[in-house]
Amino acid sequence: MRITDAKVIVSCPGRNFVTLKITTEDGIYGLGDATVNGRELAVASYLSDHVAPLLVGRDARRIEDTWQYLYKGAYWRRGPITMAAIGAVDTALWDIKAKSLDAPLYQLLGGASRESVLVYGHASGNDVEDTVAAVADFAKRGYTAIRAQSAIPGIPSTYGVGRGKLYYEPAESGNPPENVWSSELYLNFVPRLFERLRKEFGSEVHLLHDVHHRLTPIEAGRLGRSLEPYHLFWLEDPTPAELQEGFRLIRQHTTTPIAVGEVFNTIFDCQLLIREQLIDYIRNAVVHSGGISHLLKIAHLAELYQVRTACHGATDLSPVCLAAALHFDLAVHNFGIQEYMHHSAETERVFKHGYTFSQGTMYPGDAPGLGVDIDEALAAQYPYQRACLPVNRKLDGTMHSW
Ligand code: CS2
Ligand code: MG
Repeated sequence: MRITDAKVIVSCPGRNFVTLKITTEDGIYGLGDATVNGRELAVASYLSDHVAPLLVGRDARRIEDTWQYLYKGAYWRRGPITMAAIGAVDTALWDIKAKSLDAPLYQLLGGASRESVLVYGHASGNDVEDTVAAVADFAKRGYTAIRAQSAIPGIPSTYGVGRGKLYYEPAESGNPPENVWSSELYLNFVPRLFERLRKEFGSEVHLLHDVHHRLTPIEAGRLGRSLEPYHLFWLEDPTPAELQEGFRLIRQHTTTPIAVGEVFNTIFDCQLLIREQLIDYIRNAVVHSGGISHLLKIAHLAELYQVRTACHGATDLSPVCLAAALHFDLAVHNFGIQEYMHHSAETERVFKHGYTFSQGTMYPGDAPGLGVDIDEALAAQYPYQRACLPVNRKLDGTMHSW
C-alpha cells in the first residue's frame, strides 16, 4: 500500500489548524492533526519541506517503522514541532490502516474497554457567582465532570476565563496579549471558589481546576492542601513540569490528585513523574506526543504505576485529534477522563466527524478509521491568520508562565 501523496492543509475556521492528509495508491487517505497553537506554520513547514518528501513511496502499513524512521532519522529528537509532525503522520497512518480493514480505529487498539468515554467541560466566570452559574449550566447540559476557572479579584486578566460560553480560545490575532499575575491573590482566592462550588453542588459532581503552570512546588503544595476539603478530581499543571522531581515536594504536602502533561511531547517528559507516582493523570495529546503509537507507550507505562490517561482536548486541538483521542480513550485500560472543549461552528463545518456527546460522555463512532473528514474546498475559504497565545507577567513586570 504505497503512499502517493502527503498534503498539508492550513486553515483558520474560527482558529488556525494544520491538517496532514496522506493518500495511498489504493485511494485510501488518512488525516492527522498537526496544530501547535501559536506556532502552526513551523509544523506546516516541517511537514511540507522535510517530512512529506520522505513519505511518498513508503508502505503506509508500516506505522511503527515510519515513526522510528522520522524520530531517529531527524537526529534532532523530541520537541513540540517535531513530535506534532510525527504525530500527524502516525495518526494518518492509523486512520488509513483502520479504513483498509473497514474497522473503527479503537478496534485495532484492543477493542472497547468501556461503553463510552467520560469527558469534562470548561466552566468559567468573571467572579465566584458567575462561575457558579457557569458550572450549573454545564451540569444542566449533562456533564458530570466540570473544570471551574474564575477571574481573580485584583488581577485584570487571567487564564481560563473564556470569551464564549462553550469554549475557550486563548490565542489572539497579532502579537501576544500581555496578562498580569499574582500568585498571592490567586492562592487566597481559589479555596473560596471551591468552598462555594461544593456548597452549591454538593459532593457528587467532579470538579477540576487548572493552575496552568503558575505556582512554585511549595505554593502548589499549599494550594493542594487548602483544596483537600473540596476533594477536587484534579489540580492541573500546578507548577512548570520541566523539573519533574519538583513534584516530590507537592506530593509531600497534599493528597489532592495531580494532572500534568498537555505541553509534553514524549514519554521522556513524564517517565519520572509516572515511575515515582508523582501524578495521578497524564495529559499528553495525540497531536503533540507523536500520535497514537507513542501515546500507547505512555499509557502502558502509566498503567504499571496506576496513573490514568486524560488527553488534552482544548479548542486548539482539531476534531481530527479529538476523534483519535476518543478511539484511544475507548480502548486503553487505564483511561481516566477526556477533556472536551467545543469547537466553533466554522470548525464543525470544515471537519465532519462521527463522534457524539451524551450525558457527560462521548463516543468516537463506528465508521472505519477515525470517522472524521476535512472539507478541503471549505477549508480553503479560511486562510491562515497569524495569532499568538498570551504572555504573562507578575505585578512587578517579571515574565511568568502563562
Ligand atoms: C488548557 C488549554 O485545556 C487546557 O487544559 O491548558 O486551554 C491550553 O491553555 C491551550 O491548549 C493552549 O493552546
Ligand atoms: Mg491545561
